[in-house]
Amino acid sequence: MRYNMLVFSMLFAVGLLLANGISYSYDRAIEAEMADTIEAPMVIAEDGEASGGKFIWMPGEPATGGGGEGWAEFVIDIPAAGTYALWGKVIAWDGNSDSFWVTWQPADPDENPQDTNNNHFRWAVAGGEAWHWDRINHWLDNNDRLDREWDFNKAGETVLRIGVREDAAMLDVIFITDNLSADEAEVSLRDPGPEDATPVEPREKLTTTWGKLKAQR
Ligand SMILES: [Ca+2]
Ligand SMILES: [Ca+2]
Ligand SMILES: [Ca+2]
Repeated sequence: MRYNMLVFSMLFAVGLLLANGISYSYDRAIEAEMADTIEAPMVIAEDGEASGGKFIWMPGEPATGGGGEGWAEFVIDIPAAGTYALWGKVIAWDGNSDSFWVTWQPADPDENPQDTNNNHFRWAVAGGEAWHWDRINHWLDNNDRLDREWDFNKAGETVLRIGVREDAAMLDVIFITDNLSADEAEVSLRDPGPEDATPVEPREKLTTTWGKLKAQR
């Protein structure tokens, strides 16, 4: 009997460790239309199929050129130093409407690729006329499309800017994760839900509890 209890306790402890290990990760989904700043001609538009019923784009007709102006900026608090990846839920209906510019400061410099045309910040969006996920890449001169990663050396405020490169490219949701897998099935991509609401600061909660405990002594 005692032996069973011991085995049970050990299994329980191992289970807890595993659960904590697996849950040690960060991700967050943000509606594109919830950007902190949206600069025209990037605008919010409505679509019943989009998450939240809305998306952002620079309006344009199919198979026509144009773009290079307007952007959306997101102020994002990251919880810890580390390496992060971004995914976008997008529609790109033709080769003239399938790219954005992406900078994420302070990992990226304060540079406006709409002025500099720096391909390091050019995101070649995977084509498709229905909403689909695409890992944010950079599309380099030799036509390589390499998945991007951003290193932040401390927690805190970051600024993500999605700039128009080609008009009519559409963005519905941004997904931030420290899971660097390129395999869509291994990343828990999702539309924004309750878990993505502005998080309560757990450290503050702990401090309060600890303070109360000390006061009760
Ligand atoms: Ca293109
Ligand atoms: Ca276009
Ligand atoms: Ca949306």
